[in-house]
Amino acid sequence: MKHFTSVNDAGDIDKLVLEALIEKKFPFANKELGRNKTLGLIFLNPSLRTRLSTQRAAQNLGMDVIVMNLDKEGWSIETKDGVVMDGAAAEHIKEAAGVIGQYCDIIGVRSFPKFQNRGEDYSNEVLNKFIQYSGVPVISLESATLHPFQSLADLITITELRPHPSIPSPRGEGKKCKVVLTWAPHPKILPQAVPNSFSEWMLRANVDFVITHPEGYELDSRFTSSHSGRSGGASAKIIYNQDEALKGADFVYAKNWSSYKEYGKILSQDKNWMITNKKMALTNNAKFMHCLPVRRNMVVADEVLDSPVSVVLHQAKNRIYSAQVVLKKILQSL
Ligand code: AN0
Ligand code: CP
Repeated sequence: MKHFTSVNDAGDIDKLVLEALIEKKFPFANKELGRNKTLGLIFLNPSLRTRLSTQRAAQNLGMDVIVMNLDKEGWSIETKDGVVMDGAAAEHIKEAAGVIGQYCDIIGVRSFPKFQNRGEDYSNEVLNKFIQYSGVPVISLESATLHPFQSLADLITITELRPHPSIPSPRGEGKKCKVVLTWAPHPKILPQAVPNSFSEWMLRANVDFVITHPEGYELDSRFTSSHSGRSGGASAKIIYNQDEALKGADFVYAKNWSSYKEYGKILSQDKNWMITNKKMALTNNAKFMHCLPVRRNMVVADEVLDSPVSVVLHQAKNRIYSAQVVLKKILQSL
């Protein structure tokens, strides 16, 4: 593995999940692999889980880690080519990425969308320029469009907790579990990265996948229909009635996102979409999932988040092993 920016870099996802579960069982088995190797974590936006879980993963593999909040601690960065830099930006991303590549063997980058221009956000300029100019493998710590470490951790969690357990995802065998991604209300404009990414991973997993959201919240169809993998050509089932969608669910994954169609707009704050015990009662004793951070009593009621059906901490723990398995594979290919 060279870079890790989407499910397309993951290879066989069943195998990857199995390997991650081995890392979870024997977290220090590869402590020598990362010796004298340095991971750089570059943040242009806040983070709790990604920052700490990726550090922990690297430490389990024996790596050194350096972290920089580039947006707050670095020089302000120009990303456009050919500009006369007579404004606020003191340094171009070509040099910044190139220099960080001199200090690190692998670089992680977090860069959220700006919500000014959909095309620009969806071009993932910052991440791609790090790939272009750093000269080392780059892993996405959440880009403007995708959050692959989160989705891999989510798939590990579903594999561990699904009600029809077997060896992870036997192709086409047995009863598939039903996974429902539901939009939920939120006061702020949030990216589509988590739902886009979750969708493209679920379409390749051995699950029945349903997305429910109010009209106007349709995601970019590039992420809700699959062109390769097991589901080759399949699309997520989109149901606008949340109660209908939740029926028989084994996993309910709640997340807010802003509109993709009316880019960056909040079209609804309908509290009826919040996940409550009454909503969970429609499901097949589903587990409740969220990537965190989550707004209590906006996205999900306390009664659900504080109950045993909530597996949000299990998901957060699996962020270590999603990062660890990917770092291991990249280290093996250096
Ligand atoms: C971010 C998002 O919605 O993409 C990060 C989630 C992992 N969440 C917030 O900004 C609250
Ligand atoms: N889930 C997640 O990525 O959390 P952070 O934004 O805190 O890293």
